Parts: sequence; C-alpha cells; structure tokens
Amino acid sequence: MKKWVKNLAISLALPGLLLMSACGTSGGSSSAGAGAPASKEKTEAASEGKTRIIKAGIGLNEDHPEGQGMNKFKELVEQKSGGKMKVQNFFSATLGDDKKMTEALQGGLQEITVPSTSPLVSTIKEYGIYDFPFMFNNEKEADAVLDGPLGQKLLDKLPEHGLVGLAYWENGFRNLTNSKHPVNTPQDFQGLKIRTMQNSIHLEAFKSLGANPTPMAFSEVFSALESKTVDGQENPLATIKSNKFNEVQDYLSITKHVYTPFVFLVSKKFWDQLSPDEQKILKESAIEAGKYQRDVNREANQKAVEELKAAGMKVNEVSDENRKKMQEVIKPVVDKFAKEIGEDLVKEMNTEVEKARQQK
Ligand code: TK8
Repeated sequence: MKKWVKNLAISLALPGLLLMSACGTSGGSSSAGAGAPASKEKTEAASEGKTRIIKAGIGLNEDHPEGQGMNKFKELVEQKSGGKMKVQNFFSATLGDDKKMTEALQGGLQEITVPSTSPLVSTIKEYGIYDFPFMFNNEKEADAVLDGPLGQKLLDKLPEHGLVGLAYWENGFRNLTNSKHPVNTPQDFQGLKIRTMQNSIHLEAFKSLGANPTPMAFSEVFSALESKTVDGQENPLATIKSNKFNEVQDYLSITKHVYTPFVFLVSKKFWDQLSPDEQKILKESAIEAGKYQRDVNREANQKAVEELKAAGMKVNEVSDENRKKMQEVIKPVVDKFAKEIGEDLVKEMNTEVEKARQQK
C-alpha cells in the first residue's frame, strides 16, 4: 500500500515539476549550485546542474527477463550519465497496464514503458504485421526483421503519436495454456474461452479457430483464470512461469503460434526536452539492455518447459504439421488484415522474413 501511495504521489507531482521547470528536470536538491538562472525558461544549465528523474514502468514483474532488462537499463543510464539521469523502475503494472502506460507517455505523465507491440495496433495499425500468426519460425528471423529497415520504419511511425521508439526487446513466441485439455489440432480450440491481448488480429484469429476469445489487460489474467472466467490464455513460457499461471492452469500446449516483440518507448514530450547527449545515453542503453534482455529471455524460455512440467503442468508439443493446419484455418483473417494494414508493407515483411531465412 505504501508503495502504491508513493507511486501515486510521483504521478501527481511529476507533471507539476515538469511545468514549473519546463525542462523535465526534477530533484532540484542538487541544483544548489550558485548562479543557476532563476528563470522558468528552458536553459542549457538544466541538463548540467540537475538530476533527471526518469519513471519507467512495465507490466511484468522484476524477476521476469523484461524486469531484469529494465534493471540493466537503469544501471547503464546511471553509469553513462555519471548519476545525472536516474531511472525509477516500476514493475507488475503498478503504474497501469500496457495501454494505460503508453497513454501516460503520450500525455507526458510518465517517461518510459516497454509494452508488447500488440495493444499499439488500435493506434498504429501497421504494428499489426507483428501479430500475424506463424510469421517467424525462430528468434533469429525476428531479430533480423525487427533490427532491420522494416523494424525501423515502424519505429518511425511513433513520433506523430507522441512516442519515441528506441529499440525492440523480446516478449517471444506465445504458447497456449488452459484448464480443460491438451490442444494439438485446430479442432481442439473449439469452445475454449481464451483471454487474448487487446488486439483485433489476435481476437479474430482465435475466433476463426472456433475458440471464444476475450480481450483483457494482462494484469487481470491471473484472477480471470483462477475464477474460471476464462479457460485459458497464451503467453511466452517465461511469462507463464514468472506469473505462476501453472497454479491455475493444468495444460500447456507448445503452439508457438505468434511472436510478440516488446517496443522500448519514451514519451516524446520528455524526449524533446533532452539534450542530444542525454538522448544518446537513453538510446544506447535501451539497445544494450535489449541485447541482454533477449539473451536472458531465451535462456528463461528454454528452462521454463522443464520447470513447468516439474510444477505439475501437462505439456504437449504441437507438431509442425498441426501448426500448418492452424495456419491454414487462420489464413483468411491474415488476408483480411493484410488489406487493412497495406499490402505493400505486408509484402515487405514477407520479403524481409524470406531474406532472414536464406541467411541461415
Ligand atoms: C505485459 C504484457 C504481456 C503480454 C500480454 O505488460 O498481455 O499477454 O504478453 O507480457 O505485455
């Protein structure tokens, strides 16, 4: 409760501080330096004498690879800035879910969040190309596309929506858990009540498989599973493990039906107040911490299967043949959204994936 009150206090105090200083600095205690201009205007001195407080929030907990990545980011920023930029990390959706935090960035009330790209689709439809099921076969292909020209093209769409994208991190390949039965074939989805992310492509893809999907913020998933409001959910293994979904789900089916990236977002209102040096520190740190986060995530995903089995989950591996069948059922949904998103962009995506595939 105490922490919650503190978070709220920061949320309320920060905009005020931003307005007063008009330069995004706070923690004026270190500005005791004599001769600092008393004016309210933007001054270069702002980035010299004072400490920047950067509030960063994510939906997952501190032990999750994303949480570990955020701690790495904090360490890098504080080290590179000689302590002049301070990152305050908030985990487990204490500042809100992916959608809410992204809106807080747009409003200048929070500086950083690293959400799944999927909830962004209602704002920027092009991000939907990442939600096409069975697009990537492995992480190497995902890295090549996300870190290449297409990934950059999508980051470039963020500023007009009040956001700056610095890098892609990894949420990862998603797998289905449920409380009813193992899922192997497209028919096995029939009638299952499945929580999906707030994303129309996911919603329609699960509908086409005969499931009964319900979009919901991630922070509500555990209790929805526990109360049996839904039968199942889908997420990467590291997330299933770190959120203890095994306590409320018996079956884990390795479907790897879609890859979800995380995107490292900064509030544009905040970004525009930073000096080029400060921007560079944030960008380099987001990329460097992202490399670390991907490594930790891949290791965690690999270990999680055995850990979840040991915790009592019944795990089944879905064959490539059955994954193909699922892909065929979903195809009309993909075709429909390809038209909405823009055939050219989708073509570009397919070409990039093909290129990455050849490079093996
Ligand atoms: C965490 C979410 C989560 C995502 C979801 O904030 O909603 O299922 O996979 O990891 O981004």
